[in-house]
Amino acid sequence: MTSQTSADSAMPITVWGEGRGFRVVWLLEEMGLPYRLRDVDLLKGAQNDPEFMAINPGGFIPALQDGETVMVESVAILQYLLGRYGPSPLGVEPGHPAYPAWLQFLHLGEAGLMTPAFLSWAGSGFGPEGARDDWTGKLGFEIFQSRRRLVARQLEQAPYMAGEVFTAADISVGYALLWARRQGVTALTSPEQTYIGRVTDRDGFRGAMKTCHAIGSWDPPPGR
Ligand SMILES: N[C@@H](CCC(=O)N[C@@H](CS)C(=O)NCC(=O)O)C(=O)O
Repeated sequence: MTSQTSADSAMPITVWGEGRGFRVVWLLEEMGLPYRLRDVDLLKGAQNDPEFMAINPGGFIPALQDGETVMVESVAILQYLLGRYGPSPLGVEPGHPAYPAWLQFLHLGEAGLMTPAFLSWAGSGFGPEGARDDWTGKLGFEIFQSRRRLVARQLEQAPYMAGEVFTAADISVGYALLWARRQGVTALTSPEQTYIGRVTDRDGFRGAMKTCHAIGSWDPPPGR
C-alpha cells in the first residue's frame, strides 16, 4: 500500500481518524513534524465517507497519507515515520543493545495488549446485556493480562520499555494501557500508574491531546 514520496512534498502529513491515530499524532508531536488530523466518524459509518474509503477501503482508522504514500496500522505507521523522517531519539537502531526490547514492545503494545483489550471490552462490557459473560471477551482479558506481565517485568528493571529513555515503544504500550483503563477493562497497577505518569508528562503528549478532540480525557471511569 506504500510508495515513496519526496520529503519536501507540498502536502502536509495527514492522519485520518483518531482512535489509535492518537499514537501517530503523539509521535508526530514528539518529532516536531507538521501534520493535520482529518476526522473520521466511525459512528456515522466509514462507508458514508467516500473520501476516507478511497484512502482505506477497509474502513478502519487510523490511516496515514504522506504525499503519494498511504498506509494503515498504527504501529507500522510509527515505524514508517521514524524511518522516513528520523533519526529520532524515539527510534532505536538495529545495532543498538536496546533494539530487541524496543521492537518487541513497539509491537506488543498493539498485538499483545490493545487487540486483546479491545476484545475484552467489546466481548464482556460493550456487548448486548445477555452476551456480557462472553467467552471471547474473557479470553481477550486473559491474553491481555498475560502480556501485561512482560510490561511489569520491564518496569522492575527500567523506567521505559526500551530501557532508560522514552521511545515510540512507550507510545505504543502507553496508549494501550491508557485505553484499557479508560474503557474500564482494568485498573492499573501501581508501577503501571507511575509509568503512565512518566510517559504522559511530556509536551508531545500534551500536544496530541490538544489535537485529538474526540478523546476528551483518559480518566478511568468513576470508582476506578
Ligand atoms: N491494528 C490496527 C487496528 C485498527 C482498528 O481496529 N481501529 C479501530 C478504531 S481505533 C477501528 O477503526 N475500528 C472499526 C473497524 O475496524 O471497522 C491499528 O493498530 O491501526
